[in-house]
Amino acid sequence: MSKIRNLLLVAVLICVTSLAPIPAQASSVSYYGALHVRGAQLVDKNDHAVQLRGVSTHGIAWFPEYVNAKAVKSLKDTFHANVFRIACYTDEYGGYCNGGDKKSLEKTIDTGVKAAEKNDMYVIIDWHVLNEHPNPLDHKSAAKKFFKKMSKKYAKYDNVIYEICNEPNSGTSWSDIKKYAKAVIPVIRKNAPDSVVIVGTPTWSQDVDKAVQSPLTYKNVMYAFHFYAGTHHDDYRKKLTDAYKNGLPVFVSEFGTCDASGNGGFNKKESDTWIELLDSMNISYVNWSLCNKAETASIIKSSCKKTSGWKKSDLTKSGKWLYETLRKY
Ligand code: IDC
Repeated sequence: MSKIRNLLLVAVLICVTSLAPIPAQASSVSYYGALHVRGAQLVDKNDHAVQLRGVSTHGIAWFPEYVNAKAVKSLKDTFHANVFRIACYTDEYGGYCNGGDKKSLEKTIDTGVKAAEKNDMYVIIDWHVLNEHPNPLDHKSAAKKFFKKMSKKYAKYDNVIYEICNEPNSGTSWSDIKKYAKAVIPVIRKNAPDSVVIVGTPTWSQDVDKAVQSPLTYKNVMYAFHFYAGTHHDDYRKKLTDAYKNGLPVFVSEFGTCDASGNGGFNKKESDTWIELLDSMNISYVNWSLCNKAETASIIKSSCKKTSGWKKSDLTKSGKWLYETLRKY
């Protein structure tokens, strides 16, 4: 009898072990859980430092076809990205506040968020303030509505990060950005109280020094710092380093390997120098952009029509560099 019982026990044990989940990849949502901010550092559910590394879409009204489940899976499997940023322009072509098809933009965002969730990746919903209305206060009520909807929809998602204004510019002051943030952050917090929120900084998200002087008082807030390796060099690296040393939580939610126009030459040397610096401070970064537009920043060659499953030969110089950079970790 006890022999049979032992045999049964062994059988049960074998079953349990073979059903045990495969250990989560050590940089995914199931491993880190919901993120938050401690001092200058983005941390996981156990307060361990986290560095997110990934790719941003181009504007989703221009290139919605790259927001699909297989593309996101390719970013994870091929590029080893753990974050995907969805850039929803407020203005310009088909922008959310510029007569764009809101339903269709929201559907694209939803596809991206769900694909990221399925692939155990973090996802950034980016309210892409840039041209035409470079002061985020211009679209404050639209932004409140948008983020109310998004944060309600994704309240239970541990992987969603909200970026409330891509790049304020044209003299938009930090005090205006703060006014805007104070209107939008509470709307998000109502539905997703612990979510991480990235706030853009003046001068195309470069003036993190302004945020150091007068930070917001909410928890789990990070400040955007953007750079384009062809344009921004040592002065900007110093600006970022100083902000970090002053305890400011910074997120590089967008950078390019070329000049600030998205074009010009691909600059490997400066791009490598930047990544080395970001790594030394454990700062998260997201590359612009996932599309095949004939411009240097694009990671897919313009001759390649595939919207997922890319091979190395489908990638531009910038795409190959990103592939090699992300796979080093
Ligand atoms: C650029 C795109 C380009 C598009 C333009 C529209 O690469 O194809 O025509 O926007 O204004 C940013 C912005 C980002 C820019 C990018 C390159 O966040 O939207 O994309 N850039 O100029 N900040 C610095 C550079």
